[in-house]
Amino acid sequence: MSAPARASDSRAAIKALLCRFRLIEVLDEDPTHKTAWLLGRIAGEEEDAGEGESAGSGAVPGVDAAVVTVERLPFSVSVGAQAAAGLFADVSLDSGEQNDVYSWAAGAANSTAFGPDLRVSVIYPATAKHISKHRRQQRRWIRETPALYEQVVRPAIDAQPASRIQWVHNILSKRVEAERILFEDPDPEHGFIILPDLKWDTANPATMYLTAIVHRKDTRSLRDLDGTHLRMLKNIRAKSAVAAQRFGVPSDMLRLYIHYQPSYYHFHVHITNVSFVGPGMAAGRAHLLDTVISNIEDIAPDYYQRATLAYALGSDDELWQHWAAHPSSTG
Ligand code: G7M
Repeated sequence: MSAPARASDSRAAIKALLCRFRLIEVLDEDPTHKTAWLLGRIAGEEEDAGEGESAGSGAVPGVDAAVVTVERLPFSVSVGAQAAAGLFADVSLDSGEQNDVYSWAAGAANSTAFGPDLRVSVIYPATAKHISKHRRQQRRWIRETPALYEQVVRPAIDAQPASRIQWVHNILSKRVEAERILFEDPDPEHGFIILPDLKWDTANPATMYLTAIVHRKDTRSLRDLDGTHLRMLKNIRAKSAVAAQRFGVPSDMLRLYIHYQPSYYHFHVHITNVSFVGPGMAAGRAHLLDTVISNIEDIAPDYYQRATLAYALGSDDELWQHWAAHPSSTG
Protein backbone atom coordinates (compact mmCIF):
# COMPACT_ATOMS: atom_id res chain seq x y z
CA MET A 1 0.00 0.00 0.00
CA SER A 2 1.56 3.36 -0.97
CA ALA A 3 1.69 6.03 1.74
CA PRO A 4 -0.66 8.98 1.29
CA ALA A 5 1.16 12.30 1.43
CA ARG A 6 -0.83 14.31 3.98
CA ALA A 7 -1.96 13.51 7.53
CA SER A 8 -5.62 14.09 6.65
CA ASP A 9 -5.27 11.75 3.65
CA SER A 10 -3.69 9.11 5.91
CA ARG A 11 -6.50 9.49 8.43
CA ALA A 12 -9.14 8.98 5.75
CA ALA A 13 -7.27 5.99 4.27
CA ILE A 14 -6.84 4.31 7.69
CA LYS A 15 -10.50 4.92 8.55
CA ALA A 16 -11.54 3.36 5.22
CA LEU A 17 -9.35 0.32 5.88
CA LEU A 18 -10.71 -0.11 9.41
CA CYS A 19 -14.29 0.07 8.11
CA ARG A 20 -13.51 -2.85 5.78
CA PHE A 21 -11.74 -4.87 8.52
CA ARG A 22 -13.53 -8.17 9.33
CA LEU A 23 -12.25 -9.76 12.56
CA ILE A 24 -11.19 -13.41 12.30
CA GLU A 25 -9.03 -14.03 15.38
CA VAL A 26 -7.72 -12.26 18.47
CA LEU A 27 -4.03 -13.09 18.07
CA ASP A 28 -2.95 -11.86 21.50
CA GLU A 29 -3.99 -9.60 24.37
CA ASP A 30 -1.96 -7.81 27.02
CA PRO A 31 -4.15 -6.59 29.89
CA THR A 32 -1.23 -4.78 31.57
CA HIS A 33 -0.52 -2.61 28.55
CA LYS A 34 -4.20 -2.63 27.49
CA THR A 35 -3.36 -3.79 23.99
CA ALA A 36 -4.91 -6.36 21.65
CA TRP A 37 -3.60 -7.74 18.36
CA LEU A 38 -6.32 -8.66 15.89
CA LEU A 39 -6.19 -10.70 12.71
CA GLY A 40 -8.78 -9.99 10.07
CA ARG A 41 -9.31 -9.58 6.39
CA ILE A 42 -9.95 -6.41 4.49
CA ALA A 43 -13.24 -6.88 2.67
CA GLY A 44 -13.43 -5.99 -1.03
CA GLU A 45 -15.15 -2.77 -2.11
CA GLU A 46 -18.20 -4.66 -3.42
CA GLU A 47 -18.66 -6.56 -0.11
CA ASP A 48 -18.34 -3.28 1.71
CA ALA A 49 -21.11 -1.92 -0.45
CA GLY A 50 -23.31 -4.66 1.00
CA GLU A 51 -23.23 -7.00 -1.98
CA GLY A 52 -22.85 -10.11 0.16
CA GLU A 53 -19.97 -11.70 2.05
CA SER A 54 -17.33 -13.43 -0.07
CA ALA A 55 -16.89 -17.17 0.24
CA GLY A 56 -14.81 -18.41 3.19
CA SER A 57 -13.98 -16.56 6.39
CA GLY A 58 -10.17 -16.94 6.26
CA ALA A 59 -7.66 -14.27 5.38
CA VAL A 60 -5.00 -14.87 2.72
CA PRO A 61 -1.56 -13.76 3.95
CA GLY A 62 -0.02 -11.22 1.62
CA VAL A 63 -3.38 -10.62 -0.12
CA ASP A 64 -6.28 -9.55 2.09
CA ALA A 65 -4.97 -10.36 5.60
CA ALA A 66 -4.53 -7.49 8.05
CA VAL A 67 -3.10 -7.30 11.57
CA VAL A 68 -4.55 -4.47 13.64
CA THR A 69 -3.05 -3.43 16.98
CA VAL A 70 -5.45 -1.57 19.29
CA GLU A 71 -4.10 0.09 22.38
CA ARG A 72 -5.90 2.14 25.04
CA LEU A 73 -4.07 5.41 25.61
CA PRO A 74 -3.34 7.05 28.99
CA PHE A 75 -5.75 9.76 30.18
CA SER A 76 -4.98 13.33 29.30
CA VAL A 77 -7.19 15.58 31.42
CA SER A 78 -6.53 19.22 32.18
CA VAL A 79 -8.38 21.23 34.81
CA GLY A 80 -10.54 23.97 33.33
CA ALA A 81 -10.41 22.64 29.78
CA GLN A 82 -13.86 21.07 30.00
CA ALA A 83 -17.01 23.01 29.13
CA ALA A 84 -19.54 23.94 31.81
CA ALA A 85 -21.43 20.69 31.21
CA GLY A 86 -18.79 18.87 33.23
CA LEU A 87 -16.14 16.28 32.59
CA PHE A 88 -18.47 13.28 32.74
CA ALA A 89 -21.42 14.72 30.76
CA ASP A 90 -21.01 12.41 27.78
CA VAL A 91 -20.03 9.28 29.68
CA SER A 92 -22.48 6.39 29.34
CA LEU A 93 -22.58 3.77 32.08
CA ASP A 94 -23.77 0.22 31.56
CA SER A 95 -23.31 -1.17 35.05
CA GLY A 96 -23.06 0.25 38.54
CA GLU A 97 -22.90 -0.60 42.25
CA GLN A 98 -23.14 1.43 45.44
CA ASN A 99 -22.13 0.61 49.00
CA ASP A 100 -22.16 3.26 51.70
CA VAL A 101 -19.97 6.13 50.47
CA TYR A 102 -18.49 4.00 47.65
CA SER A 103 -19.82 3.88 44.05
CA TRP A 104 -18.32 2.24 40.96
CA ALA A 105 -19.39 1.65 37.38
CA ALA A 106 -18.12 0.68 33.93
CA GLY A 107 -18.99 2.36 30.64
CA ALA A 108 -17.65 4.33 27.70
CA ALA A 109 -16.27 7.88 27.56
CA ASN A 110 -18.00 8.93 24.27
CA SER A 111 -16.17 12.24 24.46
CA THR A 112 -12.80 13.89 23.93
CA ALA A 113 -12.76 15.20 27.51
CA PHE A 114 -10.15 12.61 28.49
CA GLY A 115 -8.05 13.02 25.35
CA PRO A 116 -7.80 10.45 22.54
CA ASP A 117 -8.42 7.02 24.07
CA LEU A 118 -7.29 4.64 21.32
CA ARG A 119 -4.21 4.11 19.16
CA VAL A 120 -4.69 1.84 16.17
CA SER A 121 -2.01 0.52 13.86
CA VAL A 122 -2.57 -1.59 10.79
CA ILE A 123 -0.34 -3.95 8.81
CA TYR A 124 -1.93 -4.57 5.41
CA PRO A 125 -1.40 -6.72 3.51
CA ALA A 126 0.01 -8.80 6.40
CA THR A 127 2.30 -11.71 5.55
CA ALA A 128 2.28 -15.08 7.35
CA LYS A 129 5.37 -13.85 9.25
CA HIS A 130 3.58 -10.71 10.44
CA ILE A 131 0.71 -12.87 11.67
CA SER A 132 2.83 -15.44 13.54
CA LYS A 133 4.95 -12.67 15.06
CA HIS A 134 1.85 -11.19 16.70
CA ARG A 135 0.17 -14.46 17.65
CA ARG A 136 0.48 -15.46 21.31
CA GLN A 137 3.07 -18.15 21.85
CA GLN A 138 1.92 -21.35 23.36
CA ARG A 139 3.36 -21.52 26.89
CA ARG A 140 4.20 -24.49 29.03
CA TRP A 141 5.06 -24.73 32.68
CA ILE A 142 8.17 -26.81 33.31
CA ARG A 143 9.25 -28.43 36.58
CA GLU A 144 12.91 -29.13 36.08
CA THR A 145 14.30 -31.69 38.54
CA PRO A 146 18.10 -32.19 38.72
CA ALA A 147 17.66 -35.42 36.70
CA LEU A 148 15.69 -33.61 33.98
CA TYR A 149 18.32 -30.89 33.91
CA GLU A 150 20.93 -33.55 33.08
CA GLN A 151 18.72 -35.27 30.49
CA VAL A 152 17.18 -32.29 28.71
CA VAL A 153 18.70 -28.93 29.58
CA ARG A 154 22.42 -29.62 29.88
CA PRO A 155 22.57 -31.30 26.41
CA ALA A 156 20.59 -28.37 24.97
CA ILE A 157 23.09 -25.87 26.43
CA ASP A 158 26.03 -28.00 25.23
CA ALA A 159 24.57 -27.96 21.72
CA GLN A 160 24.60 -24.15 21.54
CA PRO A 161 27.37 -22.65 19.39
CA ALA A 162 30.07 -20.78 21.33
CA SER A 163 29.41 -17.76 19.12
CA ARG A 164 26.15 -17.19 21.04
CA ILE A 165 28.11 -15.67 23.94
CA GLN A 166 30.84 -14.01 21.88
CA TRP A 167 29.47 -10.63 23.01
CA VAL A 168 30.17 -11.63 26.64
CA HIS A 169 33.78 -12.57 25.85
CA ASN A 170 34.18 -9.29 23.97
CA ILE A 171 33.14 -7.40 27.11
CA LEU A 172 35.33 -9.48 29.46
CA SER A 173 38.38 -9.01 27.21
CA LYS A 174 37.54 -5.28 26.82
CA ARG A 175 37.31 -5.54 23.05
CA VAL A 176 33.93 -3.82 23.13
CA GLU A 177 32.00 -1.60 25.55
CA ALA A 178 35.24 -1.04 27.52
CA GLU A 179 34.45 2.64 28.03
CA ARG A 180 31.08 1.70 29.57
CA ILE A 181 32.54 -0.43 32.37
CA LEU A 182 31.46 0.93 35.76
CA PHE A 183 33.33 -1.50 38.00
CA GLU A 184 35.70 -4.42 37.58
CA ASP A 185 37.12 -6.99 39.95
CA PRO A 186 39.68 -8.72 37.67
CA ASP A 187 40.10 -11.88 39.81
CA PRO A 188 39.64 -14.85 37.39
CA GLU A 189 37.73 -16.92 39.99
CA HIS A 190 35.74 -14.39 42.01
CA GLY A 191 35.81 -11.34 39.73
CA PHE A 192 33.25 -9.68 37.43
CA ILE A 193 32.48 -6.60 35.37
CA ILE A 194 29.50 -4.30 35.94
CA LEU A 195 28.25 -2.20 33.01
CA PRO A 196 24.96 -0.79 31.70
CA ASP A 197 22.68 -3.35 30.09
CA LEU A 198 22.11 -3.05 26.36
CA LYS A 199 18.49 -2.09 27.03
CA TRP A 200 19.31 1.00 29.13
CA ASP A 201 20.28 4.33 27.55
CA THR A 202 21.92 5.50 30.86
CA ALA A 203 19.80 8.68 30.74
CA ASN A 204 17.10 8.01 33.33
CA PRO A 205 18.12 6.68 36.79
CA ALA A 206 14.48 5.65 37.42
CA THR A 207 14.87 2.91 34.80
CA MET A 208 18.50 2.06 35.64
CA TYR A 209 19.46 -1.37 34.33
CA LEU A 210 23.00 -2.72 34.83
CA THR A 211 24.50 -6.18 34.35
CA ALA A 212 27.26 -7.94 36.29
CA ILE A 213 29.11 -10.48 34.11
CA VAL A 214 31.45 -12.89 35.91
CA HIS A 215 34.98 -13.72 34.76
CA ARG A 216 34.56 -17.45 35.59
CA LYS A 217 33.78 -19.29 32.37
CA ASP A 218 32.60 -22.56 33.96
CA THR A 219 29.40 -21.10 35.42
CA ARG A 220 26.62 -21.19 32.91
CA SER A 221 23.52 -20.53 34.97
CA LEU A 222 21.84 -20.54 38.38
CA ARG A 223 21.99 -24.38 38.25
CA ASP A 224 25.80 -24.29 38.52
CA LEU A 225 25.97 -22.04 41.61
CA ASP A 226 27.38 -23.60 44.79
CA GLY A 227 29.44 -22.70 47.87
CA THR A 228 32.45 -21.77 45.71
CA HIS A 229 30.46 -18.86 44.27
CA LEU A 230 29.40 -17.26 47.57
CA ARG A 231 32.27 -14.79 47.78
CA MET A 232 31.64 -13.64 44.20
CA LEU A 233 27.86 -13.32 44.67
CA LYS A 234 28.25 -11.25 47.84
CA ASN A 235 30.81 -9.08 46.15
CA ILE A 236 28.47 -8.47 43.20
CA ARG A 237 25.83 -7.35 45.71
CA ALA A 238 28.27 -4.98 47.42
CA LYS A 239 29.80 -3.52 44.26
CA SER A 240 26.42 -3.03 42.54
CA ALA A 241 25.83 -0.32 45.10
CA VAL A 242 29.12 1.36 44.09
CA ALA A 243 28.22 1.21 40.38
CA ALA A 244 24.66 2.47 40.95
CA GLN A 245 25.94 5.45 42.95
CA ARG A 246 27.28 6.87 39.67
CA PHE A 247 23.68 7.37 38.62
CA GLY A 248 22.55 8.62 42.01
CA VAL A 249 20.69 5.39 42.85
CA PRO A 250 21.27 4.43 46.52
CA SER A 251 21.98 0.86 47.64
CA ASP A 252 18.52 0.36 49.17
CA MET A 253 16.89 1.12 45.81
CA LEU A 254 18.40 -1.84 43.96
CA ARG A 255 16.76 -5.05 42.81
CA LEU A 256 19.28 -7.78 41.91
CA TYR A 257 18.17 -10.97 40.25
CA ILE A 258 19.18 -13.89 38.07
CA HIS A 259 17.18 -15.32 35.17
CA TYR A 260 16.39 -19.00 34.98
CA GLN A 261 16.26 -19.88 32.18
CA PRO A 262 18.57 -17.11 30.94
CA SER A 263 18.97 -16.16 27.29
CA TYR A 264 22.77 -16.49 27.47
CA TYR A 265 24.58 -19.28 29.31
CA HIS A 266 27.44 -17.34 30.86
CA PHE A 267 26.58 -16.38 34.42
CA HIS A 268 25.40 -12.81 34.93
CA VAL A 269 23.25 -10.84 37.39
CA HIS A 270 20.63 -8.19 36.55
CA ILE A 271 20.87 -4.98 38.60
CA THR A 272 17.89 -2.61 38.33
CA ASN A 273 16.27 0.31 40.07
CA VAL A 274 13.66 -1.21 42.40
CA SER A 275 10.98 1.15 41.05
CA PHE A 276 11.47 -0.17 37.52
CA VAL A 277 9.28 -3.15 36.66
CA GLY A 278 10.12 -4.92 33.42
CA PRO A 279 8.93 -8.07 31.67
CA GLY A 280 11.97 -10.10 32.83
CA MET A 281 10.81 -9.96 36.45
CA ALA A 282 7.97 -12.47 36.24
CA ALA A 283 7.62 -15.10 38.97
CA GLY A 284 9.30 -18.23 37.68
CA ARG A 285 12.02 -16.34 35.81
CA ALA A 286 13.66 -13.85 38.18
CA HIS A 287 15.46 -15.35 41.20
CA LEU A 288 16.45 -12.68 43.70
CA LEU A 289 20.18 -12.58 44.42
CA ASP A 290 19.50 -12.15 48.16
CA THR A 291 17.47 -15.38 48.21
CA VAL A 292 20.05 -17.23 46.12
CA ILE A 293 22.83 -16.24 48.53
CA SER A 294 20.72 -17.30 51.51
CA ASN A 295 19.81 -20.65 49.93
CA ILE A 296 23.48 -21.49 49.36
CA GLU A 297 24.72 -20.07 52.66
CA ASP A 298 21.89 -20.98 55.06
CA ILE A 299 20.29 -24.07 53.50
CA ALA A 300 22.93 -26.02 51.54
CA PRO A 301 25.99 -25.20 49.38
CA ASP A 302 24.61 -27.56 46.68
CA TYR A 303 21.05 -26.16 46.93
CA TYR A 304 20.85 -25.45 43.17
CA GLN A 305 22.11 -28.90 42.21
CA ARG A 306 19.33 -30.44 44.37
CA ALA A 307 16.40 -28.09 43.75
CA THR A 308 13.53 -28.50 41.33
CA LEU A 309 13.34 -25.24 39.38
CA ALA A 310 10.08 -24.24 37.71
CA TYR A 311 9.60 -21.85 34.81
CA ALA A 312 7.46 -21.06 31.78
CA LEU A 313 8.73 -21.79 28.28
CA GLY A 314 7.33 -20.25 25.11
CA SER A 315 7.04 -22.25 21.90
CA ASP A 316 9.48 -19.84 20.20
CA ASP A 317 12.16 -20.76 22.74
CA GLU A 318 14.93 -23.02 21.49
CA LEU A 319 14.66 -25.16 24.65
CA TRP A 320 11.02 -25.89 23.80
CA GLN A 321 11.99 -28.44 21.14
CA HIS A 322 14.19 -30.32 23.62
CA TRP A 323 11.38 -30.50 26.19
CA ALA A 324 8.83 -31.40 23.53
CA ALA A 325 10.98 -34.41 22.57
CA HIS A 326 11.14 -35.61 26.19
CA PRO A 327 8.17 -37.69 27.42
CA SER A 328 8.55 -37.04 31.17
CA SER A 329 9.02 -33.29 30.99
CA THR A 330 5.68 -32.21 32.46
CA GLY A 331 4.95 -32.61 36.14
O1 G7M B 1 17.86 -13.35 30.07
P1 G7M B 1 19.29 -13.10 30.40
O2 G7M B 1 19.50 -13.17 31.89
O3 G7M B 1 20.25 -14.04 29.66
O4 G7M B 1 19.59 -11.60 29.96
C1 G7M B 1 20.75 -11.18 29.25
C2 G7M B 1 20.89 -9.69 29.35
O5 G7M B 1 22.04 -9.27 28.61
C3 G7M B 1 19.72 -8.92 28.80
O6 G7M B 1 19.23 -8.00 29.78
C4 G7M B 1 20.30 -8.19 27.57
O7 G7M B 1 19.73 -6.91 27.36
C5 G7M B 1 21.76 -8.07 27.94
N1 G7M B 1 22.64 -8.00 26.75
C6 G7M B 1 22.53 -8.77 25.65
N2 G7M B 1 23.51 -8.43 24.78
C7 G7M B 1 23.70 -9.06 23.48
C8 G7M B 1 24.25 -7.43 25.34
C9 G7M B 1 25.39 -6.68 24.89
O8 G7M B 1 25.95 -6.86 23.81
N3 G7M B 1 25.85 -5.73 25.78
C10 G7M B 1 25.25 -5.50 27.00
N4 G7M B 1 25.76 -4.53 27.76
N5 G7M B 1 24.18 -6.20 27.43
C11 G7M B 1 23.68 -7.16 26.61
